Amino acid sequence: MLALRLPIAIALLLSAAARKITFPPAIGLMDQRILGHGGNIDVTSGPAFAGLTTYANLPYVHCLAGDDEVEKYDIAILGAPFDTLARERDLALEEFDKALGELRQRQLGIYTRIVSGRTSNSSDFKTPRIVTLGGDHTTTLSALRSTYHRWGPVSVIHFDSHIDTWDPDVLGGGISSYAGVNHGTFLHIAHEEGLIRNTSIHAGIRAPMVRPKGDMRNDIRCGFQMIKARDIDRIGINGVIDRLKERVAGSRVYISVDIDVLDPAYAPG
Ligand SMILES: [Mn+2]
Repeated sequence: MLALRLPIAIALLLSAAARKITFPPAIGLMDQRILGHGGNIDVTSGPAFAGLTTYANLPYVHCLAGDDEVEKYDIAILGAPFDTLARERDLALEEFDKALGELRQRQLGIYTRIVSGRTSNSSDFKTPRIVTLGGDHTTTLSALRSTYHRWGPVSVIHFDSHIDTWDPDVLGGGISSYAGVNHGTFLHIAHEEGLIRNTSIHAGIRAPMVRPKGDMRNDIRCGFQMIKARDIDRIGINGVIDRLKERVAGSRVYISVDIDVLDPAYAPG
């Protein structure tokens, strides 16, 4: 039995060691050079088609570096390459991904809290603003958890063709609470966790309901009013803007945009 137990103990020790991740200091990346150019091209500020790729080729800081290791910033573009909680993909994978998905949600929430927890560079406001680019729409739940941590409950302006407040019992729930998190239920969960105010509003809704009356009742319970896509023909762009401003007036606001709110002519697929 001892011979059997020993490898298990070593494996556990090794896995404990493997979990302790040490990230290189951000400055270490600055030392990288492209070969064949005399060693004098910095990949972090060199040609746009080589080296580290960032949004719009902007300078970057390491998400998890210590505060004294990174340059200050006012607005951060945070990449969230995460699509494990979208539904209607391979069913076997979907079930597996639900378990992994909740873990990655929590991870993303921690990154967002660190990135938004630093002091900004500007004298106008102390906390940096974060623009998160997903990813499937559940990335908003992580962002709202982080936003709540700093600002308390916020109003949500939600540009989307779907309401995304579906009760997990109606849309893709499962045997546990984490299995109920998906790209159509995350605003319901945000409401249940107390992250959002009952002064929120959707804009651009044009997708069908699962339960026409029940879904609408639940949507209102989650704190939302609704501007439908066709309302723009009646009240125009300025009318939409006025309704959004009126709804969230006097509160802090989180803005979320789902690409499917656009006309498919401009965002196909
Ligand atoms: Mn959505």
